[in-house]
Amino acid sequence: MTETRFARMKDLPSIHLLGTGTAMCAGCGGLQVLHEIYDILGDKTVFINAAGCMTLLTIYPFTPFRGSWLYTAMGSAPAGAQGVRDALDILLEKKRITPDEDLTTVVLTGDGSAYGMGISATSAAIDRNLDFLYICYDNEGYGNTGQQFSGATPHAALTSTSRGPMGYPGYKKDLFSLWVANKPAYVATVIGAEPLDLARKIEQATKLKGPRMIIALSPCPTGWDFDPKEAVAIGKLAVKTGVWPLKEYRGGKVVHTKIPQDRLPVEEYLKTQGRFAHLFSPVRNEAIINEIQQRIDNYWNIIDGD
Ligand SMILES: Cc1ncc(C[n+]2csc(CCOP(=O)(O)OP(=O)(O)O)c2C)c(N)n1
Ligand code: SF4
Ligand SMILES: [Mg+2]
Repeated sequence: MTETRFARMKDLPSIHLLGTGTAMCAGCGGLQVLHEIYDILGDKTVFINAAGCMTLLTIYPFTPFRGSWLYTAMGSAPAGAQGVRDALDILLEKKRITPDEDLTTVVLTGDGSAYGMGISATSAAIDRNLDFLYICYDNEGYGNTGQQFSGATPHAALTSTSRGPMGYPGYKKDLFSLWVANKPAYVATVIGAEPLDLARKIEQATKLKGPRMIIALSPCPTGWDFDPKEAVAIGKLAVKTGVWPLKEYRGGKVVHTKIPQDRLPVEEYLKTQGRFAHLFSPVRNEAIINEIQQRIDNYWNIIDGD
């Protein structure tokens, strides 16, 4: 199944057919999470968006957004947000807009930007204490261009640029800790499949000022190779197996907002996705499955010991 999917990806004539084209893929976890977040943020939001799948949402007249949108290069969305915030502040100061007309400045990027190309601009924006909310929809690869690996790709996953028998040899970067190290106003992980946890965190983030980050694991049927109707179930499994810890950082403290009791074995999650199928067939790769499980256990053993 996996080989077929990635073979198909390679043979397709246009990258636009892979990720989004003129419409998003059915079951897109990134779209789900953005929908949930936008419901809370509302129209008075200006998105500063680096190239990725969600950029396709801006195609006029089909865009679902009623507010403003600025497109940037992959590495520079937080720099774009500085310009937008400054412009709004000047308009406010000159009384050309009222405080009621002010907009929430929201950077929206995929993991390719958030975990990699955009880190320099992000670091500079945090250093300047820019008042912005950064939303990263994390589909664990460069989805829009055919799921090449990114700094968010998990160990052993097949991607279109990690096609060997072991999959991706690297390890997913810890973006949450990277942000925490910069001491911003707020950082949280969320997932669309846990909407109440998500809603509380977005509401929390909107009450604060300064640099704030939401990292949303976003199951991606096209890049992860699963049936779109399984997207929510896979999101729930990511939490129940402990693969995706739900947590937040605020006032100098990290708090886990949902500690999975009786964690399910990680293979329950891995087996749902074609990108991990080589770990189970034609022969089971016990060493890699154990290693992945061990890393998750180590993480939660430290948390449980707190
Ligand atoms: C500097 C640069 N390199 C490559 C590209 C081509 N490109 C457009 S979207 C994209 C993938 C972005 O990945 P991610 O940020 O994870 O968003 P996703 O596509 O997964 O939504 C790439 C590589 C680009 N726009 N700019
Ligand atoms: S490639 Fe993945 S993230 Fe991009 S639109 Fe399709 S399902 Fe969503
Ligand atoms: Mg991505």
